[in-house]
Order: sequence, then C-alpha cells, then structure tokens
Amino acid sequence: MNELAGARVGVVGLGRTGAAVVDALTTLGAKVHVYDGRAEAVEALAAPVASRMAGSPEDIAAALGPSDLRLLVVSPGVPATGPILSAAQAAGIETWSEIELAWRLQRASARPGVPWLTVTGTDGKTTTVGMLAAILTAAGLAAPAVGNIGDPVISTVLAGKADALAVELSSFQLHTTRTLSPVSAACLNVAADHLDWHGGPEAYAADKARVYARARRAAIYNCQDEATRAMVADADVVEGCLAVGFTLGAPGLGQVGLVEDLLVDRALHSARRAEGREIATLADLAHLAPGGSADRLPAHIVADALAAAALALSSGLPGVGPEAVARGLRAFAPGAHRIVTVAEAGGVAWVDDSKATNPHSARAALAGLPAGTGVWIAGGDTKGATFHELVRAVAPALRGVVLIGRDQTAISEALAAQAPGLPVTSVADGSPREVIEGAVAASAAMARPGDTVMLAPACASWDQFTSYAERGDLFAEAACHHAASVENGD
Ligand code: UMA
Repeated sequence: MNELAGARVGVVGLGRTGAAVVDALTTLGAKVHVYDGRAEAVEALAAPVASRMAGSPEDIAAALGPSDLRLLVVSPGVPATGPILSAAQAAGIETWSEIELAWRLQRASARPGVPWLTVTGTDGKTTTVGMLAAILTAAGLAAPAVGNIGDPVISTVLAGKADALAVELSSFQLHTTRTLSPVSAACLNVAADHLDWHGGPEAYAADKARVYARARRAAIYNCQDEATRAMVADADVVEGCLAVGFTLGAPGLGQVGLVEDLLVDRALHSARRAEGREIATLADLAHLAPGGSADRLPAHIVADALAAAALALSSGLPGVGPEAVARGLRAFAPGAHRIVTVAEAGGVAWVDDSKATNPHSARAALAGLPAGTGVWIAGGDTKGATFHELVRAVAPALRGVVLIGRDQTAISEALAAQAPGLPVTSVADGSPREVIEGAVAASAAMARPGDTVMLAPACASWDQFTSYAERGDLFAEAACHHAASVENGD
C-alpha cells in the first residue's frame, strides 16, 4: 500500500495487535507515532518509530488534535465510548482496526484474491474458527485460524503464504473495520457482553452485524437466534450472496442442520438441496464430548460444527466438500481453557473454563452439571453485564459459589436475589496466584465426592489477571497441586 509510504500514522495500543501493526507500517515506510496507557509498553517497543507517548486515554486524546495524523490504527481494547475515538473523529482522523489495515494490505498485495472467511458471535467463535481452519486444512489448503483467536491477521497477510484465512472477529475489531468483503461470514449468536466498551446492547449488536457487510457468497445465521437472522436480512451483502441458516433441528431448504446423528446440508449443493446431503456425523465430533461419547456432546459444539461446515462449503474453494468437513472435524483439537478437566481427586473433577468470559458462555458450561453438584468459581471484570438470568438458570446445578474479582457486587446481589441460601464464599483481592489459590482452597472445602469445581467466571479476567489464559493456567496449577495433596493424603 504505497499510499502509506511517508504518511503520518498513529497506532494506539502496543499489545499483540499494536506490535504487529507497527511492524507492518514501518515496513510500508509510514511515519509511525505510537501511544499506549502503559509506559513500559511504550519503552519496550523496539521498532524505529517517529514518536512515542505514554499517557491516559484523556492525554492521548488531547495529543491527537494537533497531531496532523493521516490515519489512526486502534487496538481492539480501545473503547468505542472512550475519549480517544471521539478525539480522532473530532480531528477528522480516519480510524481503522488492524483488520481493516490487513484487508487493504491483502487487496494491494501480489495475492489480492486470498479469501477471508469470517466469524463473530458472543460465544463459540474461537471453536468455530478452529474447526473451519481444520476443515480447510483437511482440504489441502494453507488456511490458518487468525484474528481475535490470538494471531493478528496482518502478520499472516504480510507473510503472504495463506490460501485462505479463517478469521475470528470480535465486536471491538468490527467497530473500526470498514471495507472488508469476506467470502462467507457468520454471526453465531448474540447475548449481552462488552456492554461498557460499546455503551449498550444495541451498539454491541450493531457492531456484530458488521460481519455480514459486503459478504460475497454466504451470510450464515443461527436459526435458533432470531437476532442473527434479522442481521442477515438487513445486511448489505453482494448480489447473489446466499443466506444460510444453521439449526440443531432438521434443516429446511437453505439450511444446514441435524437429522438424527447426521449433519446435513440443504443449502449449498444445488443439485441435492431438495433431499439434502450428508456432510458429517456426530461421531466425527465425539472426541469433543465428555468421556468421548457422542451422546454427551454439548449442543453448542454441534452448532459450531454446523456453522464451520457452512462457512467452508459455501466458500467454493477447491477440495472443500463433505469429506474434508468430516476429516477436519475429526482432526480439530479444542483450545486450552474451554471446559478442560485439569485435575481429579477424591471424586471431585476440577474443570478450567476460564474462556467463559460472559454470562452466556458460563451458562453453557454449568447447565449440563447434575443437580447440586457444581462448585462455581465466578467473578472478575463484569464488563457491565447483569447476572440475574444466569444465576436463575444455573442455581439448580450448584452446591455453592466461590467469588473472585475486585468488584463482586453484581454477582453477589444476583445470588442473594435468585438463589438465597446457596453457600457463597468470597475470595479477597491479592496477586493473581493468591486469588486463584484462595479460590481453589475455598472450592475444595465446599466440594463433595461426585462434584465438579468449575472455573467459568462469566467475566473478563482483566481486573486481576493479564488474560483468561493466565487465570486458567494458574487454576490448573493450583488444582493439580491440591489434587496431589489429596492423593498423598496430606
Ligand atoms: N491500551 C491503551 N489504551 C486503551 C486500551 C488499551 O493504551 O484504551 C493498550 C494497553 O495498555 C496494552 C494494549 O493496548 O498495552 C493492549 O491492546 P488490546 O487490549 O487491544 O489487546 P491486544 O494485545 O492487542 O489483543 C487483542 C485482543 N484483545 C482484546 O480485544 C481486548 C485479543 O483478544 C486478540 O487475540 C489479539 O488482539 C489479536 O487479534 C483477546 C480478547 O479477550 C483474546 N478478546 C475479547 C474477547 O474475546 O471477548 C474481545
């Protein structure tokens, strides 16, 4: 993108996204000005930049007005409602996400046609993108899973080796993504999350809906989530783009779904739409079920697999057919921190679902537990969510609750109102390790043989940990340590 050579470009945030963006911009010859709230992040940046500034969001906002920047690339963590984006808008500075920059770089590269298949949704997007990449890989394509899942898209685009990209997009990233035109796109579901960042549920849903903009071959929605169907109906897609539903029931015409233990496509194979074609079986997903048994598969895993299959099959990419779907699903290995049993001792299972960072996904983890057998470790940064509905839904499964997090008010109020009498222990603030060790000790005191201690916090980790991964890793360590002491009879 020669237009950025010599241009003054700002980058806000120097985490994973910002570091990759700075690398790309310096390679393009832009004059890069970096900003971050953390002085250590600014100091640690090795790349040669034109200027660097550490300051509060207000300080950064104040610096943007006189900056004469041509473009500002913002990291996903920079809130839509905060002063930085308002100041950029007031100063007439265009703001892009890393995703927007990566898309434009792709279009201007030697391989402009590399297709992007994009996935958003409140829950399940990481699993779906992983399954999608596994299916495309099974078809013989170089198709990495990138984006919110962990690896900035821009690094993969610059490397120039992918045949297709399976891209996880958060609502944060979509907010400042402007011209992306994916081959196929899916929004898996919409539930309350990140309300403080967006300023409310409508703004959050509106940013999720942007995933469908300019979709070329398929806009994929969840038949069990009316909001996603409405998004597709309103979306500004390219002419000829199909609306494809995925359902846990028998698929209608234009849908993929489930017929007994078969995943069936009645949308994407024109010659066989009437009767449908088999694309995989539940046995292909059995390794993802507790105990490896297909009849215990959580419904959301099947839904994610259907969405991934629809994304892949609609792409029109060579070699992507039912065989690749089945093989890819069998090869898919779930990521860390998603309902992983990390220790078992004294008849108690210790399960890490640190990735449950909102009420919707915590509910999916807890709802399947037998009545009264769950010890739930909950709390963290609530992101403005409410917890009454979640507590009402999961209380029958619980023996007790252990609360972590700097502000425990929202969850403890919901517990008092919806589940009075349920034992609740509160863990005091401390270092990340102290918090988790406190939670494990309190859970061990509560759990009985046959119980499951579930770290499914329903909140982001950012108040006490660097990431959900750190929270989950510390939990696994502490749970293993506890389990070893039980086994040794300590
Ligand atoms: N920062 C500021 N000012 C701000 C906000 C952040 O200076 O107003 C600085 C911080 O001091 C820090 C840096 O920005 O130095 C962090 O940037 P970031 O929070 O945008 O995070 P990255 O390291 O760039 O990681 C981001 C995603 N993080 C968020 O969306 C919060 C990662 O998703 C993603 O994997 C990565 O880009 C690569 O694309 C994580 C996530 O939690 C897993 N995502 C949320 C979710 O899934 O619910 C959306």
